[in-house]
Amino acid sequence: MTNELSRNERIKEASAGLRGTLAEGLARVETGAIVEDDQQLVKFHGMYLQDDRDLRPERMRKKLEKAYSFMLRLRIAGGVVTPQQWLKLDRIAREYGGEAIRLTTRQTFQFHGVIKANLKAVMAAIDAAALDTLAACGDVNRNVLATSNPHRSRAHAAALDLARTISDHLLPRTSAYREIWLDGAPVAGGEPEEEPVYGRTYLPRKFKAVVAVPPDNDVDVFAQDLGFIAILDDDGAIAGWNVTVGGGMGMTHGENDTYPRTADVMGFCAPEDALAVAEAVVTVQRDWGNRSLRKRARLKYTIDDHGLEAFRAEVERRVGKKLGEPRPFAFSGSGDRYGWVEGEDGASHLTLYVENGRLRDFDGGPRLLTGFRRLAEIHDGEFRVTANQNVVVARVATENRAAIEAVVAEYGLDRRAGALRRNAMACVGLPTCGLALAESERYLPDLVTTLETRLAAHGLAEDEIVIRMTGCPNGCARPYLAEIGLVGKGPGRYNLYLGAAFDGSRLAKLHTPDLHEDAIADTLDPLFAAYASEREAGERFGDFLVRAGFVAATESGLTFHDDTGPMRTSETAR
Ligand code: SRM
Ligand code: SF4
Repeated sequence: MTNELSRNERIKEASAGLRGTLAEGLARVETGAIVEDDQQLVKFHGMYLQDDRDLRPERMRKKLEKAYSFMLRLRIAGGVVTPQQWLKLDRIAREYGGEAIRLTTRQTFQFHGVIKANLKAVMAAIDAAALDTLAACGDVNRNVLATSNPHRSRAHAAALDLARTISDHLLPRTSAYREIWLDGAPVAGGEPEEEPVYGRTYLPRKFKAVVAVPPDNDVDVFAQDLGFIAILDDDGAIAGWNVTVGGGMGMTHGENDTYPRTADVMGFCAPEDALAVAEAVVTVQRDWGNRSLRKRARLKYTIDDHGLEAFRAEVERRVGKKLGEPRPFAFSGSGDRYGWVEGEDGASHLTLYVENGRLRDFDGGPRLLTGFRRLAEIHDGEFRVTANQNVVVARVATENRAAIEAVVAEYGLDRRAGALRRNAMACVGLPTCGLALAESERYLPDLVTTLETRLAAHGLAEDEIVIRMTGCPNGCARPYLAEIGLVGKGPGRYNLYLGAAFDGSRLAKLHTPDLHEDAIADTLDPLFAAYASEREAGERFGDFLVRAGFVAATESGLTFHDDTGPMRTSETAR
C-alpha cells in the first residue's frame, strides 16, 4: 500500500487557503473552463465545472470546446430560507440559471448552466440574499441537514439550532471566498489565514452531518458521516443526542473495497457536548482518514480500518469525556409528511411534493418556478427544503392559509402524486453530471408511471414503497437505502437493489445486476404479486422481500459487497 499523498492533497496544500489560480482563471475569456487544479479548488467555493453532455457530439463535430458552465450549490443549514431570499434565488435562476432551480437531497438549492462570465454576478446576487456557497462542496463539512417538518416544534427548533451551530463552527475561515467572488481585500501580509479545525489540507474527503428528530428519518441519518438523533425527555425537550458515525453511499462498480455503509450508533451525548463531539469526530477523521487513496478516504472506511471502538475512544479522548450508552429511539420512515400539519407551537406547515426537486415552468405542464415565486410573494413565514427534494411552506399564519391554498391550487403545486411517486427520488444525472453512466432524473418519472400501473394491477396503488434512482454508483439519491434502488451501470442499464428498510436503517442488496431498462418492470412485477398475496399485516415491501427470501438481509452497520448470494429469484415467485 502506498503512503504517497493523493494529487488532491497536494492541490489543497499548494492552494494558499483555497485560492489557487481561480482569480486569474476567471479573467481568461478564451475558454469557458478553468484549469484542472482549480476545478478541484472551486468545489470548496460551492461550484463544479460541468458541460452539457447532450451537446458533446455536436460540439466535437464542429471542433468546438465543450459547452462549459458551472453548477452552483448553496449552503443553507437545515434548508431554511425566508420568502425574500426565495425571491432573490428565483431571480438568479431566471437571469443566469436556465430558468430552473434544483432542490437537492441535502436540503439546498442548485443552479445549473451558469457560464463563467456570469459567475461573479451570481455570487454577488447570492451574497445580497445573505446566503453563500462556501463549503457546499469540497473536502470539508458540507451543508448540515436538520429534520424538515417542524410539527414537533421544540425538538425541531433544537435540531435546527444544532445544525446551524455545527455548520458555522466548521466553516472554513479562509477569506478566499470574499476575495475572489466579492472583490474583498486580499488578506493582510499575503499569508493565508489559519484553519483552526481543518489545517492547511482540510479533510481527506467530503464530510456530511445531519440532525434527526425521531420518528422522522427524513434526513437519512444512516447515510451520513455524522448524525445526531434527538432523544427527548417526557416534556418533549432535548435530553441529549445519540451520535452516529460512518454512514455513506458512494461505491464504484466492480471495486469491492468501496461500498455503501449504514452509520453505527456510537453513543449518547448531553446537549452541551454535541458541538465538541462533532468537532472531535471531524478532527479524528482529519488525522486518521486516508489521504493517499481518495476512494478509501471517507469516514466510513476510517472506521472500518481502525474499528469503531478505537474511533470512539479517540473521540472521547479529544472531548475529554466518555459518551453514554445509546438511548432507544424509533424511526417510522425516511419520507416527508405531505400536506398540512399543525406544529406544537400552533403554526401550520404545508409540505409540497416536487418531482425530483426540479422547479421550472414546464412546457405544457405545471409552472412550478412561477408558482413558488407567487407563494414567496404572499408568504410571511419561511420555506424549508427537505432532504427528499421537496418544500415545506412553514409557519403559515391561520389567516394566510386560504391565500396560500389558492396559489397552490392555481399553479398545481400540490400535485396529487401516487404513493410510489411520492416516495421516489432521482439524482440529477444527465445531462449536467459528468459522472452519470445512465439517465436518472429524466427517466425515473416515466418508469414510475409504468410501475404504478403494475402496482395498481396487484391492488398496491396506495402502498408506500420507496424507490430511488441514480445515474451512477455514487449514490446521490441514496438508492442503497431504498426498498427499490436503481443504480446506473451504462446507457439504459441499471443494477437493481432491493430490500432496504422503509425507515432507512438497513441497506438494500444487489438483486439483478446490469438490468436493461425495458426489463425493470417485468423483474419487479412478480415481486409485487408475491407481496400482494403473501405479506403479513403492515409489512413493508423491503421487509417482505427479505423475510420471503427474495433478497438476503444486510445488517445495520455492516458493509456489503456486490455479491448476491443465494436467494429466491423473481421467477420462483411466479
Ligand atoms: Fe452527490 C458527486 C449531485 C447528494 C454522493 N454529486 C456529485 C456531483 C457533484 C458530480 C461530480 O462530482 O462531478 C453531482 C452533480 C450533479 C449535478 O449536475 O448537479 C452530485 N449529490 C448531487 C445532488 C445534487 C443530487 C440530487 O439530485 O439532489 C445532491 C446534492 C447534495 C447537496 O446539496 O449537497 C447530492 N451525493 C449526494 C448524496 C446524498 C447525501 O449526501 O445524503 C450522496 C451519498 C452520500 C455520501 O456522500 O456517501 C452523494 N456525490 C456523491 C459521490 C460519492 C461520494 C463517495 O463517498 O464515494 C460523488 C462523487 C465523488 O465525491 O467523488 C458525488
Ligand atoms: Fe451524478 Fe452519479 Fe450523483 Fe447521479 S449519483 S448526480 S449520476 S454523481
